[in-house]
Amino acid sequence: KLQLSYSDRAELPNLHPPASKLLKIMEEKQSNLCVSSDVTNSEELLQYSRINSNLQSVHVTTTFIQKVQALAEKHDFLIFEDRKFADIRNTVKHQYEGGLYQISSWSHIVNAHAVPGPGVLKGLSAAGKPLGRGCLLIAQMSSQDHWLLLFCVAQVQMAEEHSDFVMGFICGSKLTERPEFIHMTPGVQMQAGGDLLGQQYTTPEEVVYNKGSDVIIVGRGILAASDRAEAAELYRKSGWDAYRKRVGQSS
Ligand code: UP6
Repeated sequence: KLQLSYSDRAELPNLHPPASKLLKIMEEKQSNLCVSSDVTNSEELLQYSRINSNLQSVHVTTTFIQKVQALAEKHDFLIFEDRKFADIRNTVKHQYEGGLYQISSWSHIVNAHAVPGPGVLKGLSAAGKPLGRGCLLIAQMSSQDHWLLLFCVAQVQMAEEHSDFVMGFICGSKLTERPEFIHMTPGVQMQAGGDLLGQQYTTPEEVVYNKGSDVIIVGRGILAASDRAEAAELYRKSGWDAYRKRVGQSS
């Protein structure tokens, strides 16, 4: 069965602003790479943000975010704060829009665990939807022995019931045929395997072509390389080739 392209999906009605923007820039930049900017030094992150990608996943530690926003404008990427919200409705709303980081004011995309039930999405949506933000539900994890597979089906249902704010999933493989949902997969390196702390890695080809996911999230595969730009390009190409093969565009 032939799959819809990213650009076809970008034109679907009622897509969230960040979902359609993401699908468009993926096609424009020929990249389905999300660089996971797991650095603790803000200067390093600003340098790193110049690497070509669609998405930067950041664990924010300081108020340098305005500089990141300026870079996101300049280089046309979206910011994904990998905050993994997991609390009651009232608390996640405060965590998202208030406090020190005011995440909803600068992050296009956030993510949430389904463990607290639909309230977590309702709380986040109250703050994020009026600002045109989107949320990914964490349906599967790349860590060894994670528990989420036990209630994956329920999570897809929860996402579908809140599809006015949930734009997709963090997952290992495609979970629903509904083309408006974007599937994003962490735990990606050129060589399958793992780190010594329970992280498990799969290759871009396996993730995008065999498992049907849309976006590869890569941290140390790029961060630990001696030439990060060169490594990012390798991942971009590998992820993009797998996508072209999946949608039947490869020559
Ligand atoms: N991440 C995972 N697995 C998940 C969800 N999120 O690894 O199931 C995040 C990590 C890290 C990045 O918090 O920021 O994706 C992966 O980094 P790595 O490529 O260096 O392992």
